[in-house]
Amino acid sequence: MKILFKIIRAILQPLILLVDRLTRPAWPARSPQEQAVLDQKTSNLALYQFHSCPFCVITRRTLRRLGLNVELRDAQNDPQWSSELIEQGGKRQVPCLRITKEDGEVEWLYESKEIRRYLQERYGETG
Ligand SMILES: N[C@@H](CCC(=O)N[C@@H](CS)C(=O)NCC(=O)O)C(=O)O
Repeated sequence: MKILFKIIRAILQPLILLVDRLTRPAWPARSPQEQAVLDQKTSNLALYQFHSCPFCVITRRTLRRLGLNVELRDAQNDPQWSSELIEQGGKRQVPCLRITKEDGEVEWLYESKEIRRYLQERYGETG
């Protein structure tokens, strides 16, 4: 059974990445000044993620659709980000958005749906 899951995953992962690449949302049109202001606002965010995790792909698409330059931290291959996620976030699950609040407190937001809601509410045109 385990091997079956491995085979399905090995087929699905490249397919998901391919579909993502072919249907990638457009980056919103903004002036460099507007983008710089937004970059400053999102500099308190970092996304811990795996390259081919479907939940991470969906979350990265949201970042792109909203035009957010959020630092991506590879928690699969980079031991620093992997251990930081487990030790400070509380568990090895991606995607996870690390949010540094204005008072310096750090929040670790798990669940792709919650992360997308957070981003949409703060940075979406209609959010
Ligand atoms: N409900 C979660 C599911 C996330 C999930 O299952 N992530 C997998 C990767 S696709 C994970 O973190 N696995 C931990 C691991 O492989 O160590 C979400 O929507 O974010």
